[in-house]
Amino acid sequence: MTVAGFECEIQQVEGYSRGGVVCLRQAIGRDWIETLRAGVERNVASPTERGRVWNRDALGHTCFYDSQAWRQSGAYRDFIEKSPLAEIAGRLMNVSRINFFFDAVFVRTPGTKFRTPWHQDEPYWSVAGFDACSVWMPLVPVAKKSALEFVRGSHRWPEKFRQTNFGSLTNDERDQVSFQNDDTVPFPDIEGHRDDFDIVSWDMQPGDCVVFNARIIHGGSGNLDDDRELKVFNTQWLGDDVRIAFREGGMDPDHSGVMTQHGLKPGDRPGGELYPELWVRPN
Ligand SMILES: O=C(O)CCC(=O)C(=O)O
Repeated sequence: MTVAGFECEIQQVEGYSRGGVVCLRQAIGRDWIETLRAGVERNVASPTERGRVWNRDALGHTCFYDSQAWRQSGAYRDFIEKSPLAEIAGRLMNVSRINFFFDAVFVRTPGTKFRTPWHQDEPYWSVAGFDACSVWMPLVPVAKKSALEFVRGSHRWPEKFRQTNFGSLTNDERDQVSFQNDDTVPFPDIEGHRDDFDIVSWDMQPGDCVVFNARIIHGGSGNLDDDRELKVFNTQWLGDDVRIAFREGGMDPDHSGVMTQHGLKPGDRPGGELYPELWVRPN
C-alpha cells in the first residue's frame, strides 16, 4: 500500500507487530523537515508552559524538552494534521482509525552525552492500550550510537516494570511519578548486559522516522560528538483499543486535568478537539 509516495510494505507491518519498532527511510519530505526545523527554533526560543531543560551537565550541555506545543505552533499543527504520519501510524499498527495524542520535542546541544534512561511510554500516559505508537523523527543527521535505542520484542513482555521517575532527573515537580506499587518489578539491567538483549538503533537522516509501540523498552539518544547536535520531533498516535486511564502513581505528561475539563473520563475513547481523529481506514 502507498502512503503519499511512501511504500508501507507488508514486511514493515509484520516487523512492527513482531519487533515493536521499525525504521522507515525517507517517509517524510524535505519541505516538512524545513517547516519543523523552523518550528523547533521558535519553540526553543519561546517554550510553552510545559517547556523545560531535562538535563544540564557540568559543561553546560543541555537537553531541552517541550510537549503539546502543537496547540500553539502553526508549523507543528500543520505537520500533524496534513503530513502522512497519521496514515503511516494507522497502517503500521493495522488499526481502523487514528487519533493524535501529543507531540514532544527533544533538543540536545552539541556534545551532550545525556542518555534518556530505559523506559516504556504507555505506563506514564493518561491513556492505556496496546494500539499506541510514537514516531521519533530526527531533524538533523544522527549516528546509530546517538539515536534512540529499542529492545526489540519487549512491547509484548508480560511484566509490569517499575519505570524511572523522570522527576528525579529533572527536579521538576510536574515530572514526578511513582511506580512503587506492589505489582511492579524492577527493570532488568539492560545497560550492564547489553549483549543479552536484542538492542536496535539506526543511522538516520532527516526524513527517516522510527515508529515504535508505546510499550517497547527504549532509551539512549545521547552520546553526541562535540560537533553534533540532535533535534527530534516526536509524535504519539492512538489506535483502536486505547482508552483514557488515570494512574494512581501520577502521569507524565499528565493530561488528566485537561481531559476532565473537556468531559473525558477513564474508559472513554480519546477524541474531540484535544485528540483529533486524523485518519480512518478506507472501506
Ligand atoms: O529522544 C529522547 O531522548 C527520548 C525519546 C523518548 O524516550 C520518548 O519519546 O519516549
